[in-house]
Amino acid sequence: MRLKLKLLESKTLCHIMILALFFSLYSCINNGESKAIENAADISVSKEMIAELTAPPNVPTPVGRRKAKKLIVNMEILEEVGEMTDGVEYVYWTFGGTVPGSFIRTRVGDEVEFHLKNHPDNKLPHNIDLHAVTGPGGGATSSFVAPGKEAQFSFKVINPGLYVYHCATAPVGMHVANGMYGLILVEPEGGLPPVDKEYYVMQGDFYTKGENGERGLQPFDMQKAVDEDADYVVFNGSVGSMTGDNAITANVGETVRLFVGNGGPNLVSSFHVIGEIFDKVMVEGGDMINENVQTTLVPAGGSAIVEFRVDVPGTFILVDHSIFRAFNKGALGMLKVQGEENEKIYSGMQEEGIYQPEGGGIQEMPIEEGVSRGVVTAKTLAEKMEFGKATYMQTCFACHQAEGQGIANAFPPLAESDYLNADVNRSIDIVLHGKTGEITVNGVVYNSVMTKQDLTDEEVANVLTYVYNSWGNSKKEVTPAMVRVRRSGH
Ligand code: HEC
Ligand SMILES: [Cu+2]
Repeated sequence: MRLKLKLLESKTLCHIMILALFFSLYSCINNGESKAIENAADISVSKEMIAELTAPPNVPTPVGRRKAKKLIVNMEILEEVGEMTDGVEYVYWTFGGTVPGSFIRTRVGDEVEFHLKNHPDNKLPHNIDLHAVTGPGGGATSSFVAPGKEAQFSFKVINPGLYVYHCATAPVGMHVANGMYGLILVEPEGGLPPVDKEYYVMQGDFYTKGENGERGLQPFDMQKAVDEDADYVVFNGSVGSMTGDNAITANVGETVRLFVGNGGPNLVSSFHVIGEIFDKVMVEGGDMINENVQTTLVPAGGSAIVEFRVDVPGTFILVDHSIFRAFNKGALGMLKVQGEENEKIYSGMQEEGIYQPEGGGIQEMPIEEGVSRGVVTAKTLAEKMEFGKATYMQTCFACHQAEGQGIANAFPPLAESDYLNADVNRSIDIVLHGKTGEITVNGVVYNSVMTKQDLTDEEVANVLTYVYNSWGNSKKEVTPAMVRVRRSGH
């Protein structure tokens, strides 16, 4: 009995010892993991350095063996007209003047001091949410900046990887849809392994009032964006940004690394290079490496790093393999490789131009006429308020804000506005035709620009009825007939 007990005791002791060993081992591993993050936060920075920023398809110089530094990023937001495709213009909102925005290259341990400037000629406030930031809103809460102003905030880069940044000012979808996104790379200690060529490619989907290819300056279409019905799906901001003379290049035998991002706002990219196999993919821009991949998914608001050695000459086509997007909506780029043929790998007739964008000429089967769309109009005041609020949130909200409070020095308030309440017809005119020049609202002078709003009579009536019946205003009701009179009077 005693002996047995002793045996049991020693067995238990043994178990306890094994368990203890296991736990200490486990906690050792665990400590190691959390230490990596802690260590990154603890890496001290010595010198200061201005970040090199580049426009797509270029990327800044690799970090190599450089030590962690205080990295100053100077980025300016520009709202500017650009070419979507031949004959089609679009007002892009950009980080640094390009879509996608300037590429930022950092290393783990860097302390980034971010200066975000909103050009005085811009019409809207903006901010920035960087997915590489550990902190509220990814920086968005600290970087809200009105036209003509500069916001500054700092963050420590802790996790290596390729991260998306984007504007997060309401209406967020609209800011992203207009091109407000880009990539920030965080290299590990010692840098990524060197390669011969590196490029920056970022997909985005665009929504215009006109159909694909319809000429002229095309405004953003909110409804199509909500419906995820893209007119253009492109790499680097426009159709043809990476084709023909704009193609990226490499020589036979070189290793190419593509930093691939997807700004969305809606669509997920099935990224593929026709005629190549990715030797390596850093899946979703993180640490996991997959090998020998044909097509990699790049989520909206996500990324991937792909690498491949080019072995034979030719033109290799970058596509979103959701293939109508490539051939009919623009998601098509080119990598031109020069050098010696290698018949062991590929031989055969080479011909340029088999893959050509087909454009947006939709081939449609004839359908029977006679089915018309029903337009729902608001009848009661409650309905007008509901429809008007929807228009307000889509159209006016960005400047005049959720409670009609406006933004100091930039956008006048609509809440308890003496200017608004004094004259209904004048308010209708402002919404129909826009407004510039000096005005005084509740004793404060504003001298800014309100753009003409592209709304129907019904929409103008409802949105103004909503404004007049909210936030302590004078409760006037505006009818479509009143709007019609003002529209024809001009
Ligand atoms: C792009 C920003 C912007 C948008 C969008 C916008 N506004 Fe304005 N709004 C302004 C600015 C700026 C002014 C002052 C213009 C000036 O200084 O001459 C203004 C002035 C006004 C005024 C007169 C001043 C006041 O405060 O009473 C009214 C009324 C008004 N806006 C209504 C609207 C309504 C309704 C919408 C949506 C249908 C709208 N605005 C959309 C920027 C905007
Ligand atoms: Cu913005």
